Amino acid sequence: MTAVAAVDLGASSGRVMRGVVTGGAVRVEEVHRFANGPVHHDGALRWDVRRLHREVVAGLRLAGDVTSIGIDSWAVDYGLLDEHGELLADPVCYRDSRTDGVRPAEGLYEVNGLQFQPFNTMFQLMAEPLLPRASQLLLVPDLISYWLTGERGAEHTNATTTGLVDVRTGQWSPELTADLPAGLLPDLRHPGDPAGTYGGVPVTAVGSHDTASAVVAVPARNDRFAYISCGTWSLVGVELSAPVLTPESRAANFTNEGGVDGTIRYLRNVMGLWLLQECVRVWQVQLTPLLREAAHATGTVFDPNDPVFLPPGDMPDRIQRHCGRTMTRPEVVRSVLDSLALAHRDAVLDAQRLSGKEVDVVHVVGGGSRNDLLCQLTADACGLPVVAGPAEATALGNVLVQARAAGAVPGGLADMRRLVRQSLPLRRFLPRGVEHRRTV
Ligand code: ADP
Ligand code: LRH
Repeated sequence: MTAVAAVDLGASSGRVMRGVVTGGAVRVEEVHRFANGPVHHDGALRWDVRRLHREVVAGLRLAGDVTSIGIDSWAVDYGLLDEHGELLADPVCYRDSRTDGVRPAEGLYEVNGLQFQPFNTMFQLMAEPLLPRASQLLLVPDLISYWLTGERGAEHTNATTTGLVDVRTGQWSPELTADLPAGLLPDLRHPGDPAGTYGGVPVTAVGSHDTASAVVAVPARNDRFAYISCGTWSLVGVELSAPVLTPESRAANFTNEGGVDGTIRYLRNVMGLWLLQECVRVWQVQLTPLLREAAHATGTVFDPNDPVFLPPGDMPDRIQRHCGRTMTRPEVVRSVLDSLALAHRDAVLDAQRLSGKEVDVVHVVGGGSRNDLLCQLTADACGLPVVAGPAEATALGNVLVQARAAGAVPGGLADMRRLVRQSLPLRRFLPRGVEHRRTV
């Protein structure tokens, strides 16, 4: 038996999980969960990353004896350290308005393969007033890892979300980093690499981009699958062995992010359950009863990826204004779910068309896999079976990569996925006939 601790920091909650791998099974047990979300202070929307660090330390205490620790979080955001290794300011959240209006340079996609998102780290750095005082940049999981171990590095899967890695070489791009202070970016490390020790326990680099870890734990039987890592965002795509850098792929805003074991996560960001999280926050209600009512409500389809939905704020109002009608709460929720399901379908179709890879099943993992209505609507829209679960795929992927580095799990991604499939209950949603929906 091998026990490890997985720290998974999501944009809506953080958790520390104890993962146990025995002969033919893997399981995770939540030992600590804490709320997360951006907060306004010092003139920007920021992450209270010192609190997250304290929660991580508290969680690791509860995890008991483990042979390794791995850390993942949401992508793109970073802390800057001064020459003494002190954090200069709380990391600014990718939903802050400082990158409004940025545009990608011509030819960028052919180098970094990344979808254009205004919040990609490279654009945040263009709006970064602290850059002249910074001696090093650490992405959020690397920052937590540094605080635990004293060692610095840049884990590769998350580094690819900065926009500064050359997708063809897998290295920091000399061309794209030319204007940054020398030494700002630490050396790259890869999932499975040692990353220091905390209280005598090894810290192991995992797919520190949460989506990279989630894709490791997609319980697929073969490679003909699409995935939706469904939480604050829906990350919808396929796994490839080489990037797609065509003009059509750029125009469709598909990204080629680095995956575990040298794979490419070819996907599109869909605004995801953020839309519902913000409604629930504004209404101050529980999600479960709302979802029950939404099952019988009529929705209006809108484009969930409109940038108007990116910042926090009065989401129910924005949605109703966007749809051009006043709605009850269940109607708002149904509109969100119908719209996400169709955006999921578009991304699944586009991923196949643009990459040439065909799929016959859609795996939904992450917290959204618990949303039966969304899973069913996604199956209906895609015309494909949806396999839902595990909800904690990110933590499982984190655990499995650590366990493999410790020699407790043999083989590659297919073996890790078999272990997930054998260990956890999954639910299947078959597509129903075409439904009639009102479109804006
Ligand atoms: P992140 O890692 O981005 O913080 P998660 O993967 O934890 O996100 O997913 C959180 C989302 O999952 C919530 O916003 C909620 O919409 C959905 N969710 C979680 N539990 C349930 C549940 N029991 N029923 C329906 N939806 C759920
Ligand atoms: C999901 C995620 C996603 C990124 C976004 C910033 O948590 O890491 O893959 O695009 O956050």
